[in-house]
Amino acid sequence: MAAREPTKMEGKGFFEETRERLDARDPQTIGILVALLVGLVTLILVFIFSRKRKFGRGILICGSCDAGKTTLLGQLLKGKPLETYTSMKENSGVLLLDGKKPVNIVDIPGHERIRDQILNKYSGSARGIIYVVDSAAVSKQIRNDEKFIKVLLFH
Ligand SMILES: Nc1nc2c(ncn2[C@@H]2O[C@H](COP(=O)(O)OP(=O)(O)OP(=O)(O)O)[C@@H](O)[C@H]2O)c(=O)[nH]1
Ligand SMILES: [Mg+2]
Repeated sequence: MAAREPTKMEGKGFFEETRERLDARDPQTIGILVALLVGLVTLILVFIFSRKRKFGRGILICGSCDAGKTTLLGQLLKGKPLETYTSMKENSGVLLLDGKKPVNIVDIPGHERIRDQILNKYSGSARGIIYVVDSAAVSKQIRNDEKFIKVLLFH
């Protein structure tokens, strides 16, 4: 039996063959490549939009000095307000919730000089923020609250 004549494209590498088909403007090859490209772009977009930001399990208690943050933390963790002093470092504890995963609750000191660095330490693991305002000192603290809330929003 006579050996079959190799076709023009046989014996060439895949990429070389594809390039030659593209040079020859083969509609089938162009169609397959466009479909592959569309599929790839769709996969990338689905990956980007479905990627959820991973939140930690931290709740940060923030607010100005003497707003009542440590008092609130004591109330949440121990069920009673604790005797407090101006916090110079964070206080934290694990809050157990019915039927939910426990959350790590952190009281960030209100002192302007230390709060930002402590905030940096915990912001990455934060799921939510409780901002405490002392209703008896709103007018006194309003500027500080405004500044701190801006820091939190743009953090
Ligand atoms: N009566 C009353 N006193 C409160 C309340 N919350 C806080 N205090 C008092 O206010 C003072 C300051 O409270 P803290 O909880 O220490 O304030 P903080 O926000 O932790 O302040 P820093 O640690 O300085 O940022 C304490 O003497 C508390 O007993 C409240 O709801 N009612
Ligand atoms: Mg405190």
